[in-house]
Amino acid sequence: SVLEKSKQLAAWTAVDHHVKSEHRVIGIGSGSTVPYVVERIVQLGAEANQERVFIPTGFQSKQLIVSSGLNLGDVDEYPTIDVTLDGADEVDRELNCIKGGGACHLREKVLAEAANTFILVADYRKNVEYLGTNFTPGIPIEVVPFAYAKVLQNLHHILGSPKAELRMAVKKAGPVVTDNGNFVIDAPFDLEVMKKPYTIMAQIKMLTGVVEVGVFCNMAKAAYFGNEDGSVTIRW
Ligand code: DER
Repeated sequence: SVLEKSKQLAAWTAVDHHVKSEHRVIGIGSGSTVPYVVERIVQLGAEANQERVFIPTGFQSKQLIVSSGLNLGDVDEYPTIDVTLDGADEVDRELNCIKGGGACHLREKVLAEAANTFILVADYRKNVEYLGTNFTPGIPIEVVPFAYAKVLQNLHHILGSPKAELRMAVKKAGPVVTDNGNFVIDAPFDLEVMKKPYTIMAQIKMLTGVVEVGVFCNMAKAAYFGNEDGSVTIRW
């Protein structure tokens, strides 16, 4: 499909530009675009990849690394990462992004921060002027289960997200549970609020019981978007 081709184009171009022969430790994100990143890395050849170790951002990412025959490492063994490549739910003009559509944003943010270079790969739907334009569920927030009702209350009545809700699972009764055993709240905010992503991110982060917020500010070095016409847009 055009959408899948655009994901593949973004991913392949990003790998070609940013996975250098001297890079040994590679962070691998989550979602449906990152498999194309791994596909391209596998094409670099078993010999080159034998020297590398790949750090996952969660269970899905780990499965992808292992099933692709790549060396699996973990972030406590490799606290500094050469380059992390990951998807995003939306990316604005300053490369701030919403992440967490896949409920993996805690480990994703750890690997984004641990990386010397953090690269975003996405299809054309994610390339927006302001966050919240296309990705309507709102800001994903990982919370400890014990505190979720309190955090919801604060979002509804203090931070201005009356529609914030606990993310319920589809093929499991009850709420989504993250790789860290926590819940996720999706909190939509007005466009005016989303024009200052750092401010709202910091306010949410301060709520007691919040583990991590799916807004990444000032972290990505570049973003690669595959377009519907087969071209690629690169922003940095
Ligand atoms: O949850 C995330 O942050 C993932 O990176 C995910 O949102 C990316 O989505 P994709 O399936 O469109 O790549």
